[in-house]
Amino acid sequence: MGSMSNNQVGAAVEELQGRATELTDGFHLLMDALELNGIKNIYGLLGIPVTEVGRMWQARGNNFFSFRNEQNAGYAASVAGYLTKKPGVCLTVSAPGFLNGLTALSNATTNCFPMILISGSSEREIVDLQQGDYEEMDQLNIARPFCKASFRINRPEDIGVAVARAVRTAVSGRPGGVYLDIPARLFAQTFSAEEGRKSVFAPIDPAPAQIPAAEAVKRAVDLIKGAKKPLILLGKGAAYAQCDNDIKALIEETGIPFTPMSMAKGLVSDTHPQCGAAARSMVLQESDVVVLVGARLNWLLAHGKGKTWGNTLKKFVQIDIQANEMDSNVPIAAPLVGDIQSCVNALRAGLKGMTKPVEWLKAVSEKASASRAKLAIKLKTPTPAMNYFNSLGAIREVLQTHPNTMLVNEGANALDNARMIIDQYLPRHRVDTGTWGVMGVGMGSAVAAAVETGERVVAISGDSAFGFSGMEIETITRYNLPVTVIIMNNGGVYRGDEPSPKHQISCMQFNPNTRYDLLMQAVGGYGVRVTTPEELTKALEESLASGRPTLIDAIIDPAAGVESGRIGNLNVVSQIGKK
Ligand code: OXK
Ligand code: ADP
Ligand code: TPW
Ligand code: MG
Repeated sequence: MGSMSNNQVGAAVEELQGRATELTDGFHLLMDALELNGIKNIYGLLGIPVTEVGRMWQARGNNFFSFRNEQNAGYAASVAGYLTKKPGVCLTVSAPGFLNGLTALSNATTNCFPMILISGSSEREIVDLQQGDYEEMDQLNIARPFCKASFRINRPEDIGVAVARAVRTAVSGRPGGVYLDIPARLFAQTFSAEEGRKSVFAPIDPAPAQIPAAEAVKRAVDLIKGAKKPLILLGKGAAYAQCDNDIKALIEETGIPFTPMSMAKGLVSDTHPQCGAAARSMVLQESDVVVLVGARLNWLLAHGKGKTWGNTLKKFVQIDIQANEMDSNVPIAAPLVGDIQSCVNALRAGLKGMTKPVEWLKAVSEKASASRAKLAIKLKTPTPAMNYFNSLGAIREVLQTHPNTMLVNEGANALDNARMIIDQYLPRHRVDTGTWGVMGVGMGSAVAAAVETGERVVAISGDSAFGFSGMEIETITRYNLPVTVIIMNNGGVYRGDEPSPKHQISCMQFNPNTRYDLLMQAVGGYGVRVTTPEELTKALEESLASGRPTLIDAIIDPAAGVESGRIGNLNVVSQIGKK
């Protein structure tokens, strides 16, 4: 330093001090890390200690979608994860906010959707001694059994690695939910900005391809080649995998009929000549070899056995990334563990030039065409009060001319009939109640579907289902999202005509005079009540043309529904007093 003048020394010292005082804090590091990982949208509900995150996130030019209940924000985040293959992020306050969000995190994990729930938490010293802190709760441990991993960040320098680890955990292998616990004091804790910059990163290849073993591929290929009546069964894992063209190619190259699980509808169009959706019972019962692509043999598939499967044990080829999904219910003849894209392409290579099951496909397609023709008549049959067939028939026709529309669907009869009646033409354009059959996913899913895809959204909800998340119509109108909510209003759960016991209202009924259309008007949207298929057609066409937030209250015959829709067989009923 001998050759420096006093002035130069002063400037150098000042610069060093300046660098030393350039600070960042927990708030900024968290946002830096999320942005670096490609997160643009946060769904949440603010308050102590996370309020400032929302404000600062918006100030940085990102989107914060404020909900009226964390559960709905969480459902939105999980659907964002499903649609984009990146974790959807939900932000909540401590204890009660966290718990509201946890339902959605658990649902995301159950459905294999990647999601990160970030909640602020109270002071650990106080929480751990149960001294009654503000919104005290041991969130880290409570979350653990409901998700893939539960992490807490204790130091600002760990924020980068924690977010990277949360992202990788959510999207790798079988996707699912991750909980990230951030103690209040961490947000304001300062840290060297330079060190901070070095500490945040995005993981390289967070969801690596997992190549199936050659002998596993050969086993599957041999089985499929030897089949007389093969079937490809597509699940929402296949839709999630975003290798739509490879899956379509597998189907077309082999000539094997396919049938989709509900959220896989449209992965290959419902109107594709090989689609056996309208011959579902037949294909499940009569097929001999079934190729499961991203679908679990859980309750939705009758656990792979029994009447649904023609009382015979099928030879299953199962493609799944989760090794211990194999044999979960019945023995799997040809397990194919790996990512769907790699497995499907390995099968394609092995099956090249295989003899197509022409006769079998013909039988399936004849059955499907006959079912579709039979249903078409019901969809056009007028009734004094609208039923599920003619109302959904009207919706179906309108959506035929708007194939890009995202469909959200919940309810019992409103769910099952819409799934059956409304064709899907494009991958990942249907979001519903999923693996749990959970009511209340509707409005959160609708928000995420609109935000993440930029497409028009139609949400068809039973009147009960709608009630679980109905207040979010304010969220929909606030952000001016192109969402049309159609309430299939039969005045109750399953039906609206259940007799009431003396001096009571039936436990299955709602107030039949409820004006859902006026609720929508009250929050600034367009609301209309319809009682005929013609009125429904007109209202839906207008709403799709305008793109404005709309609620159509469709009055359905209270006697039209059946208990639990198509899963009435799962109802437990008392044996006492019955013959
Ligand atoms: C399908 N079908 C058609 C068509 N599509 N016919 C004509 N045209 C078209 N386009 C036929 C199909 O072949 C079946 O008839 C029937 O319609 C029903 O089809 P689908 O696909 O809906 O099949 P099914 O048997 O109902 O499927 C089983 C299921 C599904 C369990 C996978 O029901 C499902 O995803 N359910 C979710 C239910 C749920 O979560 N509910 C939550 C609320 S209730 P056949 O003659 O071939 O059989 C609840 O929680 O409590 O009450 C509660
Ligand atoms: P559905 O309800 O439509 O039958 P499930 O949710 O039961 O579908 O099954 C989805 C399956 O897909 C899960 O077992 C999950 O592990 C699997 N999965 C998800 N993504 C991938 C992927 N990229 N590669 C392989 N399997 C996947
Ligand atoms: C979180 C149980 C299944 S379906 C349903 C309930 C309450 C409502 C059916 O009535 P809706 O549809 O929506 O009016 P419709 O057309 O048949 O009349 N709580 C949760 N999830 C579930 N599945 C339930 C309760 C249920
Ligand atoms: Mg109802």
